[in-house]
Amino acid sequence: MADAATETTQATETTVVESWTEWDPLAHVIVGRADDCHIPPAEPALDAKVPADSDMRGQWGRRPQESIDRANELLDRFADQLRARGIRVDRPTPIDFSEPVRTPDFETASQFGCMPPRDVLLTVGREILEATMSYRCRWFEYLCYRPLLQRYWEEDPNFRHEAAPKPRLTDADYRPDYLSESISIAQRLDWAAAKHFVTTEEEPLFDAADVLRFGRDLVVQHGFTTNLKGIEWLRRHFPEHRVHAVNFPGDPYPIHIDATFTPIRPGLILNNPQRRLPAECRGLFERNGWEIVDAAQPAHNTPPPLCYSSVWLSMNVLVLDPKTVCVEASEVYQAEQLDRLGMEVVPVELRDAYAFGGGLHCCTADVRRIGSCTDHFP
Ligand code: ABU
Repeated sequence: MADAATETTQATETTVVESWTEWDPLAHVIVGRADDCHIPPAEPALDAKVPADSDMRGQWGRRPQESIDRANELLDRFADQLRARGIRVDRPTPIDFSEPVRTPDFETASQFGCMPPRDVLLTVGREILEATMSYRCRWFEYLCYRPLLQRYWEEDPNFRHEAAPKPRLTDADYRPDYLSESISIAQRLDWAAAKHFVTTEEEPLFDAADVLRFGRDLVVQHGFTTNLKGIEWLRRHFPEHRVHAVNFPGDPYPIHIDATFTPIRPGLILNNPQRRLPAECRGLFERNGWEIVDAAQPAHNTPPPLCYSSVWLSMNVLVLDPKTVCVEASEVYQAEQLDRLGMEVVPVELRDAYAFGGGLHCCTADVRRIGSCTDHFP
């Protein structure tokens, strides 16, 4: 791998927020909560993600209390595991997710939850950016993180708290073709190959979990939750960064890049073998000596009940530093592969919380990783 050039930023004693990559040593993180999580009513962007035969179809309302309690038990334990390693862990403040979301442009009868924070908050250097989001039911989710962001703002004079423009999310944001319940997988794959996704180009849209941070470079998935205008918005907002759009034509439900393409350390990325990173997107990594390794198969054939995500949460790992990675405890094939690749694997039980919005990467958001803005693709 080529040597990385480093632009040093001087961290001070008051630095609270700073994170440039997915792998620098983790010092401070937010872990989501399952309190009061709801399955929201049907809406265009959310429906496009739910397979026709999913147990989620036709359901909405507060999630069963026992599943909320179990998810919270696992999330609390994960937070304690991180604290035991000296990592500062903060938790969001839930709002009343049974409240409808009503704006001049749309109304939906309930909200989602404060899992997973990775979808909402994007930390780039000393900035935390609230994403536009693309689901109506997630329009107010940023409020759960405001108490933390206000505290960081008080503590750290260099912290920039930014919010991307709130989208209108009118019907013009969604393609009506995706509203049918009976779209075949073959049709979905044709559309994914043609980059014809459920969200239109009406206005900039992005979820933070579509963005991966590689120091000076940001890699952003174009799919259901992030459109090209959203990627262009990020390019203009981060003028010192190079922003690269990628897409994965083998994914019939492309939301969030973090169960598809997972950087582990400088020079090493896990790639979802079903979702097929196109050759034109590989060049950047291959020219710079990065190894793109197909991820191990998931240990499960199906997601747990009432889960939006795919079985590929197996590769939704949380890197603690370039030698250490948290892997869901039942994902034995992924753990074995990362062990063979030279990583110390920390098993973390989380599968019973997957239904709340994702795995170990999803359920966290970086506040601080020790490192500076490095150019890995000089
Ligand atoms: N939020 C990540 C989910 C991606 C997937 O379902 O594969």
